[in-house]
Amino acid sequence: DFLINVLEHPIFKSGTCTTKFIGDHPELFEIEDKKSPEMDTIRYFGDIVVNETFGKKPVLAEPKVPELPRNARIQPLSGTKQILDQRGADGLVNWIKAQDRLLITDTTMRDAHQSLMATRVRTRDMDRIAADTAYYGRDLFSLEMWGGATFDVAYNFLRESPWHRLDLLRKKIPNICFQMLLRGANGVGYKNYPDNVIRKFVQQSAKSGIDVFRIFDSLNWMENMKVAIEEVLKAGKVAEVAMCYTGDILDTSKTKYNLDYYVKMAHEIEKTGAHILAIKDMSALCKPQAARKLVSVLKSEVKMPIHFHTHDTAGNGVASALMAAYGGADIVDAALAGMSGLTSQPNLNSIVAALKHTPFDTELDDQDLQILSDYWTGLRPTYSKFESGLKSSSTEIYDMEIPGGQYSNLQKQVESFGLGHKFGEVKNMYKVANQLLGDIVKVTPSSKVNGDLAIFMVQNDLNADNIYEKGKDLAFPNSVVDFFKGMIGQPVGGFNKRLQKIVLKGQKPITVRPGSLIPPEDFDQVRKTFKEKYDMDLDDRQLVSATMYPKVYQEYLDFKQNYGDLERMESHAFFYGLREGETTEVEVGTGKKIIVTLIRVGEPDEDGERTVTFEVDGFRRRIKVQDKY
Ligand code: 3PY
Ligand code: ZN
Repeated sequence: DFLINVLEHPIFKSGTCTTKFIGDHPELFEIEDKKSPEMDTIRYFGDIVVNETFGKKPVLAEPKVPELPRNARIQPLSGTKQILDQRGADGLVNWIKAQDRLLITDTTMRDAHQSLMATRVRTRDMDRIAADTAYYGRDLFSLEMWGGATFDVAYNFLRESPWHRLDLLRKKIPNICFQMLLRGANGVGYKNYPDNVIRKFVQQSAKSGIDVFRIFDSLNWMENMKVAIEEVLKAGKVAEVAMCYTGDILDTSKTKYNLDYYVKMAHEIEKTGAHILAIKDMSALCKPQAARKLVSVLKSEVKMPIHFHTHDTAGNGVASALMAAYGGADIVDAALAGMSGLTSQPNLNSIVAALKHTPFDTELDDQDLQILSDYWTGLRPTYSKFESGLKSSSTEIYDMEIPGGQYSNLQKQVESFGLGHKFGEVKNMYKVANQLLGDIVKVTPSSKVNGDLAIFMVQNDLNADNIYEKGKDLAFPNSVVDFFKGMIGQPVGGFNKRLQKIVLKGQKPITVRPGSLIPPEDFDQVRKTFKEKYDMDLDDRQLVSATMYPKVYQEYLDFKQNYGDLERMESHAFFYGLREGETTEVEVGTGKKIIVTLIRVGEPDEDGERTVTFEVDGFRRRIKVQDKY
């Protein structure tokens, strides 16, 4: 390119140039070309600085990766992963039962960032701390690092492959079991999938390194979990089956989700062959004494180890986790200090410290955990734009029963409907909507049904009385219609029949497992479509992604075609681009590194295009970017 610039320059052509010609004409280095990894990268930066950050990038740096002690790599690390691989799932269960100490699952890489920062933590930032996690976290039971919303958010917003994350972390963390959250028949999505998709998903996840599958159903409907459980058992992995906690077992006026209800469900779960029973308190409703009581009663009823999961939304998370331990819980979930609290999990470091010198001592080391936590604390500013702004915990969720992730997102969702000024009303309506739905378990995706109905009611001035009259003339949100059709399953105690009629307007609901009616996915057809459109032979994992998220997966492929693979770009550059004068190193393609500096962003021309000038490996490059504002 440079040579062409020289050869075509009028002075060069006129034959009057001197040896100073190149030095006198810096514009010779300003190269515009069409498609190359370098150009893809600067087009990405151009789009961000012109249309997203408007030159207002905060000052951000990557946190330093802690050094490992010299002896860290001498002995190969050995932990729960080796126990599972050598003794099988039943062997691991026996090992869990033989431990006096409280075992801990670290949720930092999944639920913590899902609940605090809209699931936005990128693979790069996990990969950088992975070797340290393997070493300093070597006494953890498991790392929850996959599933839930991480799957679609990786493709949709981070433009990276969730499978690749799994590969990279597995390589650096060979010793700790990997755990994922699987939404039963909803897989890692928001709707019921055909059985063959769920089976394929489980098979591929197991092959790719997931050891413990926490399986739940958003309505606590056993039927909807059976296919997933069966497939996990077939794969020889750990089937941890969850009961979602709702209501308050301490409040005797609440009779639907009482202790009896959970005991019955635990027995149902045990019958499936589940290895571990999870209490999944997604909305932080399980108060400390309730946790102790529930766990101790369940311990006397079933043989499975018990794994307790809660959030800290109401500020009682550490207390509940500790009380669960005193009630006999074998494992509890917690997040490293820097990523804990509020809508996230209770503080792992606090739990470990609290149990020192007690019979439940976790055998984790405070200082080691501090080293890991400091990394995450240092990373957090990069993701602050995704945080909700909640500053303190709130007991109002005891009344509203809103899951952590939904609680921190609800305000934004309400604002997107132009109802920001009615946020308080929507929150109150969440409770009314729950009663209208029949007092349901609320967690992805049933929590969306509840939230959508609440917003819809505020939008249309509906209340618990007039909805039956006014609702006759209204088209309800799709999620609410699907719920009443039975498309996410059967709720505890059945539907509110009167409202069901009004919402369905003559459509007939189903009463069987949706997966038994949905035709199997035609995988050959999916492969054919992608072959035709992208000339791609999907491997099994890509096939699962393309099947579960056809549109999102295609957008991800289009993005990669447009901008290249940006997975290894530093996160501050990925989210905010560059400031004028700022330089970053970007790895493009396989291992090739380029140095990019943003020189300047020009004023818009008459077509609204701005010229953005970069220096890439010492060469000036300019691109035009449409200013959309
Ligand atoms: C999910 O389904 O992603 C959850 O975290 C539910 O609590
Ligand atoms: Zn959770």
